Amino acid sequence: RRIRANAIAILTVAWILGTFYYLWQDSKPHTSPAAAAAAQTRSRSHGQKAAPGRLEIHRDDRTIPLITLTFQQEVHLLGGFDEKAYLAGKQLKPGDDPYREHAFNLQESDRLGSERAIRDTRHYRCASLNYDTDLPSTSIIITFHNEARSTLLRTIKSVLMRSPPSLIQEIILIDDFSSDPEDCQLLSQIPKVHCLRNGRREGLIRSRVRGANTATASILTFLDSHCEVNTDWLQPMIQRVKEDHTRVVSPIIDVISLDNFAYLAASADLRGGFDWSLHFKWEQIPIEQKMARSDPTQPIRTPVIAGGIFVMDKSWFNHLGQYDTHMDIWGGENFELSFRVWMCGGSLEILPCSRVGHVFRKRHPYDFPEGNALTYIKNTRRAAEVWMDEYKQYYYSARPSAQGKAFGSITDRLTLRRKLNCKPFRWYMENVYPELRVPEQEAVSSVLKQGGSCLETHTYDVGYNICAGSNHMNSNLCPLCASQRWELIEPLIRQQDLCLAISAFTSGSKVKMEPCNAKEPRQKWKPKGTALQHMVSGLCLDSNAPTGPLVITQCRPQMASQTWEPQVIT
Ligand code: LR7
Ligand code: MN
Repeated sequence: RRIRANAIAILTVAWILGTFYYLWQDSKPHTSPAAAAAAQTRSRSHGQKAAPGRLEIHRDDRTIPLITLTFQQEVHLLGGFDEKAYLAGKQLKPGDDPYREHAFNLQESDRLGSERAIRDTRHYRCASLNYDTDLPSTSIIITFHNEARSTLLRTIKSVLMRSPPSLIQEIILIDDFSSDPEDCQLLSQIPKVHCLRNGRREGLIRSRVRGANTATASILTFLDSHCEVNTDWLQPMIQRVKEDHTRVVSPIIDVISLDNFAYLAASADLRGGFDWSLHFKWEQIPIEQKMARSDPTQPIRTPVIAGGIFVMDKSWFNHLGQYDTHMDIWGGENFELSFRVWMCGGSLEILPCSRVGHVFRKRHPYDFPEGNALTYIKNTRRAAEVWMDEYKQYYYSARPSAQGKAFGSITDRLTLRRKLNCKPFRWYMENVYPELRVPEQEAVSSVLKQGGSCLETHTYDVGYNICAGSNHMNSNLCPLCASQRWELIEPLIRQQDLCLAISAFTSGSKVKMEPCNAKEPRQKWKPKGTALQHMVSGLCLDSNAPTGPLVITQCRPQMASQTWEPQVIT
């Protein structure tokens, strides 16, 4: 009995110690979620993308068993490639700032080695999902400019170790004119790895197109050059694309700490969004969608993708016009691709059962030959001009410095849009991203002048009258002023809650006031020279001078009775 009691006591102590050790291990490498969230909210106008916030620290440990490849396995995986020599070929010199060259802690990355166990960050239900046994293979495309050898090699090795070999047709590296050509060349000794080197700096967009053009598999998989793919990352994405080739899919992008290289789980409730300055951000899934999600393994529809890590059918990529190759270096291509995919008949989704880690940085470690800001403006202007229709005005208000900046010719992309018969941006706003609010236009009061007369209301009737004088708009002094005061908020011509509307769509129809409704076709107007044109009928507001009631008639430019010049009231 005593022996049994001792055994139980020993077991209990061991269990307690084990639990403490586990908790200590678990919390050791993590930076605080608050710090990550703070990093996300830090403003970046055209800087690096922020890491997704709200990190979940998983306590249910399902760490991948430590990888200890046997010598044979190592040879099988890497062929004649001499990993040690490759990494030793470039090392941080003692005393050097480990962040200087790559904007992450190179010393930590080098110390980690080329392979390590990382936590399986998926929802536990993902592990029991099944995928087709005959999934098509994919070409992995990785473009890089002066990537650190240790991060680049870890990206490649994680792909080779954590993907079913039959799914990896090849890994295509595009060396975007890095200083040392050997960074890439030496890696092509690894089986399946090919290296293409640009003869000059092209930027990630043209580099990816070059990679895609040499790919031999029917499915393309793009990765950044500082990733680590997680357990079964590839099957869910290839499965979704195999089922419907118009889907473009991304994993949840986990965070690899730029300081200590800890692998941190990102929240599974985020999708890609943006503001009107075309600044990418992670945002919560809308609450109704979140409530409707009974199955955490289901795909998440996303208005835009982060851009670097996604899987796409190769024919679909080509059919949709690949990328806009007049975009330079970095930035904006993810919006262009996302708008194009949605508006031209495809869809974008994030697959929670696929996880890929990425080193998020706070600055670009490389130079932009034309400057960071100008490049971002050029690329996003191209996206806005080609895809955003009348909504591009909000882009320009949010980014006034973009006005007048060069962005090259977009004729080819406009032709592509017409050829593909893509839907208008309004459709995208209404169906894909209704949560993106159109900015409230500043209400500016104006009078609408015709010679010495002004457009005026008498409750629900509209006429015109001697202008009451625009300088003293105090209703006591000037009872008529309020009735001559208009707010022009396209497409509405508004006075408090009432809006100018036509009574019928035919020439000669009277104009009246009615409760505002921006969706009501009878209330939609737009300026046409000095005239005000009703958008649907195409007829113009006419005073019918000198006596008649206000009507709409055939637009005749310069006609005095159709001239309504807005004059802002201060
Ligand atoms: O001139 C260049 N040539 C290149 O080949 C500049 C960069 N690159 C390479 C670079 O080495 C890296 O592999 O392009 C890749 C992306 O550049 P990063 O890692 O410096 O930028 P990033 O991680 O902030 O990039 C995100 O936004 C970009 C916008 O153009 C691209 O879409 C990146 O692919 C994208 N990365 C991701 O989506 C990973 C998740 C980050 C987020 C959010
Ligand atoms: Mn990156």
